[in-house]
Amino acid sequence: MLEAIAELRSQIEADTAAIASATDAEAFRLKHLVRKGTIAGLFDRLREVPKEQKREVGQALNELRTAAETAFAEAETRFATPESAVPSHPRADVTLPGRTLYHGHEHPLMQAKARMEEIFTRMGFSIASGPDIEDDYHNFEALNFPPDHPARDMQDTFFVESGDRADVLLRTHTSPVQIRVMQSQKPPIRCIMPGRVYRNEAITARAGAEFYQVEGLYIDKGVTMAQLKGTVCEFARAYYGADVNLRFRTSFFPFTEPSAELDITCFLCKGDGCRICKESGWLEILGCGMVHPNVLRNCGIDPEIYSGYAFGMGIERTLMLKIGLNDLRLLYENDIRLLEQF
Ligand code: 2NM
Repeated sequence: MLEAIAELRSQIEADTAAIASATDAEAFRLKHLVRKGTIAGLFDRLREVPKEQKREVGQALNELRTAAETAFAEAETRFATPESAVPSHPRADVTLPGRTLYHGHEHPLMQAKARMEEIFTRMGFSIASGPDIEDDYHNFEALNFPPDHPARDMQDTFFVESGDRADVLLRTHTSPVQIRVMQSQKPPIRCIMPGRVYRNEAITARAGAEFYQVEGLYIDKGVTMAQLKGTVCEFARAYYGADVNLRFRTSFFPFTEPSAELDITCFLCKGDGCRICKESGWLEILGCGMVHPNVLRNCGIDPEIYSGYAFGMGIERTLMLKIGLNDLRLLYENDIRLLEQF
């Protein structure tokens, strides 16, 4: 029996020396210190020991157990995780899928503006811009608006207080940029003017006080109405699709003569007539015409030598007609349910 104890002692000493981790320490405990472990096994055999040896053997076994327990306790502290490294909350489950980040993108209105710029620049137009704050001359006078034209009414135009000047206003269309281009450049002139315009109107589903417009201008020798028609129809086919149904119709503007408007088949009723198209089956998308000789003269261009065409359209309106949106205000509310669709 004493031999068996000595044998186990050297085994335990070897195992103690071999402990290199918390897992080894636990294996040591399971091998030697549990109820069915090696030491308990020898204690069980204490029964077989003759009475006169029991005291000596029991003492040796107790010493062995104390030594093994001490070795285990020492190893356990040596390999224990420091308290500062124990997470105070459950560990993150790194196998869970990540949260998808929402990617922002260009607003649908600015996408529409960029698309129009793309279509016209491919046709050879360049892009011009000018001030939002204008004067009566560039916004009305040079554009052949008569002094009593209703658009010049205080009611329709935002005037800007500017010292003792009474003629400063927010442009009501981008045409004043065309005046500035014609005054500063020699023909041939071929450019578009996208930009914000301002009208003193009640805000409804169809019209706001600020909106975006794209106007275009082409001045050269021998520019014709047929070229105008070809250009605006080609634009409409590029923007709405090659199969769009178009109607070119006479109209009136102070700055063009003759003047026309371009219509597309109503997106809702496909031409049958409905509430959206006021039962006509058609929706107006742009105005255009041959630049009035008075306008050319006002800009120092001789109408006997040069002719030109111009056109203009609202970006919100043409976009609404493209996507079937019935309320312009939706383009300004930034409702994610609308934005996500574009
Ligand atoms: C429109 C419709 C028709 C236009 C004319 C001119 C200018 F400066 F050349 F006279 N600029 N823009 C024009 C013509 C604009 O918008 C509906």
